[in-house]
Amino acid sequence: MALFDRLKEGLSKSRETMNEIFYLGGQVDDEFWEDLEDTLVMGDMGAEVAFQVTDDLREQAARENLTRADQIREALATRIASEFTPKTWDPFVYLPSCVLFVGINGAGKTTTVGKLANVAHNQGVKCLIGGADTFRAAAIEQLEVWAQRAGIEMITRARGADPASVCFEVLERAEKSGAQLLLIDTAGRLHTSSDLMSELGKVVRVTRKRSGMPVYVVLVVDATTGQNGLNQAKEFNDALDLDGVIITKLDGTAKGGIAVAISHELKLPILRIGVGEGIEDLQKFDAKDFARALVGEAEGK
Ligand SMILES: Nc1nc2c(ncn2[C@@H]2O[C@H](COP(=O)(O)OP(=O)(O)OP(=O)(O)O)[C@@H](O)[C@H]2O)c(=O)[nH]1
Ligand SMILES: [Mg+2]
Repeated sequence: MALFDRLKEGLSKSRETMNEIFYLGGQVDDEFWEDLEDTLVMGDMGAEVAFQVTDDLREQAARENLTRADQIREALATRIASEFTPKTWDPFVYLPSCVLFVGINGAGKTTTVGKLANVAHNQGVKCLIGGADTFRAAAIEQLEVWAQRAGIEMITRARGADPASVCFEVLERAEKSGAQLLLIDTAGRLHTSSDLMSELGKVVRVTRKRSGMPVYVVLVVDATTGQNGLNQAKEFNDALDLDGVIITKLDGTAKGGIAVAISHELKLPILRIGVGEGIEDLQKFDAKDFARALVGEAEGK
């Protein structure tokens, strides 16, 4: 299963400490449960979820007489998977759809737009990219590179232009060209900056008003920011009433558990995950696969 292997490779750092508990002692004793709880907390799943998961598993182990650590592994994956808010729809599949990508600076918004545009294009979906990050000139150029790579039309305005005007033009162009999937990149901003957050709120509102197709707001979160990612998600959700989340940079971080914390606490689905910088490194999210990649598999060990 190539896709799962890539995910596993991406999450290998998150799994390292998990492997230690499961491989070393082998016995399920008090120390094992303490280590497990600590590991879950340190993996940024959030203390509340970590305690609950550990308690539930401990009960299950007693009930089912599970005495070896490797027997716990699959149960742990199932339990973690159940913490995710399920995805009942997909804005990149159910079309037409206009998606605004928001998040703090460097989270991976532009890269994610490029990757998604490439996937849509390869599937024959008529797609349009909007460069509403008019804050930095380099941002427009960066997005242009992705648009060209994916072979997709891009709409933007000069640096300093009103981002809402870019959104309007994207909608107008889509009405003429029949584009079904509109991916709009916005400027990164700190969740703590109330001016920039309310500016974004305005962009979303006027875009919704103008649009004939549903408009969704998707937060892009860099997994390496750990617990701060949860704060970002809370603030962005309060300001913009998010529809879903994409977690990037899950490769090379031990903080993969943050995906669980965000989805669980904010009741938001994880729509995609980024596991590398390349155009192919964006995956659909499957809670069970993700949880198994996070805790590792028991077989053959
Ligand atoms: N390893 C890894 N790097 C990623 C991933 N997604 C994005 N990046 C890298 O993260 C850096 C920032 O990505 P951008 O897409 O420019 O982030 P942004 O949110 O658009 O940033 P601003 O426009 O400055 O707010 C780039 O170097 C990307 O290559 C990922 O899933 N894994
Ligand atoms: Mg950007």
